[in-house]
Amino acid sequence: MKFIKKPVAMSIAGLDPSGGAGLIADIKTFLANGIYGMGAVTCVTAQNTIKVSSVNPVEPAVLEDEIITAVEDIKPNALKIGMIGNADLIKVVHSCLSKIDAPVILDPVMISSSGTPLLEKDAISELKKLIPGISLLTPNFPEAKFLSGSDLDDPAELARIIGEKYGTSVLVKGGHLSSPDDLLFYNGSIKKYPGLHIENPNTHGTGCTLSSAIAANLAKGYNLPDSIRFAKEYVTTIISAGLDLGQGSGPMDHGAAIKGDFTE
Ligand code: PXL
Repeated sequence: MKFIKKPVAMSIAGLDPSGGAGLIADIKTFLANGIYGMGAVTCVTAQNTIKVSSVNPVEPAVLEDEIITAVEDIKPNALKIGMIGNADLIKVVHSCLSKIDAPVILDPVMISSSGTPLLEKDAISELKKLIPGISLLTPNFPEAKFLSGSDLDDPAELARIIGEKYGTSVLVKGGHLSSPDDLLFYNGSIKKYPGLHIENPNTHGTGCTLSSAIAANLAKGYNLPDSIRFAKEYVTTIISAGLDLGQGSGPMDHGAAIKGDFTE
């Protein structure tokens, strides 16, 4: 037997049992991007492609035990943080960061694609305390406007304002009214990733998947701009695969690029 090591990424995120978003999407993404995936659940949601019917946060001590026990044994090379849910859970995640020596990507999830709040209102100030010290923040346009506190509609300006305010790199995701492009603020300058329009309304979990694909690429050792470029190519590929499940905005085919002895 020849023993091997692999890059490892961990996701700390909410559970979407319909499998399109959150922790399940993240783990599929890690697998499809060639790395070993670990995951700690923050909230158990009940949802499908049309609605979120409940959100149940885990006990803070449970989340702490999940994270610490996993990472004291297997060290992640990158960490993705998605939906956290409430202030007490954010405090736990914050305190666990000192035990993890890896780049951290924070997707500041606030509202589900179907419009349900996924972060309690009083948790925003705690979330803001988490941002300095992370490697990359990936807000969508409404989240970027909110976190910047700005009235501007230019996503590049929002990325710069947030990046300078918190001392971190920021990717403002397009696809909202403002711009189809993704705008990265990195090392003091702006880089544009052109948006592609793909004729597929099934995009549930796109944000979760993009941030976990970026984490996978960072775990493999790519720099941040390349990690984002490859992650966008991955998301484009799995949207273009045309999976059509559920009655609402359905999930993507995370495994579309995996071909092997067991996929037929
Ligand atoms: O896409 C945001 C998001 C993140 N995490 C979980 C979700 C969703 C959207 O529905 O369910 C668990």
